[in-house]
Amino acid sequence: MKCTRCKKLACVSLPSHHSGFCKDCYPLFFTRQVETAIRREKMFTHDERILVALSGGKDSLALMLELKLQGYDVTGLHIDLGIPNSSDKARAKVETFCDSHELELQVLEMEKQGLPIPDIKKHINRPVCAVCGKIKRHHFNRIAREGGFDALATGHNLDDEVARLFANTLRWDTAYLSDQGPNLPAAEGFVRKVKPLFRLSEFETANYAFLKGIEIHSDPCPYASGASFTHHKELWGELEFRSPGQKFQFYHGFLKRGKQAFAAMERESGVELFPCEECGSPTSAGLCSVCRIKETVRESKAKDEASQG
Ligand code: Q46
Ligand code: ZN
Repeated sequence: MKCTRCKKLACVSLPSHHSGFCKDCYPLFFTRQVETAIRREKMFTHDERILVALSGGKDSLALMLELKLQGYDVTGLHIDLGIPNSSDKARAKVETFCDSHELELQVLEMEKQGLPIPDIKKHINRPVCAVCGKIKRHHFNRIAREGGFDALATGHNLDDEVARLFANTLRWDTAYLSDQGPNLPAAEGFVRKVKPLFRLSEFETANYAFLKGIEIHSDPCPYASGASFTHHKELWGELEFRSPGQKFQFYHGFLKRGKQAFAAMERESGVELFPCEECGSPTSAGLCSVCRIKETVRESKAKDEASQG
């Protein structure tokens, strides 16, 4: 196959775009997709400050590099979850990456927050990933809000978005269906959340990271449970193989025709939000869910200590 742009030998074939690219032209394809996403979804401008959530994986690091190359004002935020033999490696990758590209980075240590993820696993009787995800979203939003950032950008790609939309649709979860998309506007206590990689598949992002020589953290988290998302991604991989472009059509169709209907439904049953008494994050009453989790862990640890001695 020849490169669609320069006619040299292509190294990446993209059936859903009816094209292929050589290693020099591929990053340009990637850049165009990110530019289109930002422009069409009115995500942010060059005058705004963007906080980018950096896990150390290919998506977040590729996003950070691409936004920097496009001249945006970006700061990285990494949350060190405190998971033994895992979090230190992820953090090292993020720090090395930011150093080598002269990118600003903030690191939040969950250990110092009194809530390392191993404590959640031990003291909270709920799936650890659900709680961990909640905690990360909470701090991303809080730090973006307190730091006066205009938007929080995450590295979710098309496969992530489609898998999540599919799971929400299987459950007809109207609350989540009304609140999914590549640009969620700011609301009381919440900063704008954007996903500039939503037009690009996991494969396309991995290719970019590889061709740009980004060193990524690719070890799976020791607590990962192989959640249903993984199966949904496999199913979608099969659909996409049989009919290239399906994934994007499904997601795009939802944004154009489905989302508003669910949003209207949810507006009617809207809940009023107040600042959390402890941390100021939006919550329906009293303490927010993360501050409640913190309290439960504290009580459970104190009980353990008392029974030991
Ligand atoms: S870090 Fe946290 Fe993930 Fe590990 S505990 Fe689960 S949610 S798997 S992205
Ligand atoms: Zn709180």
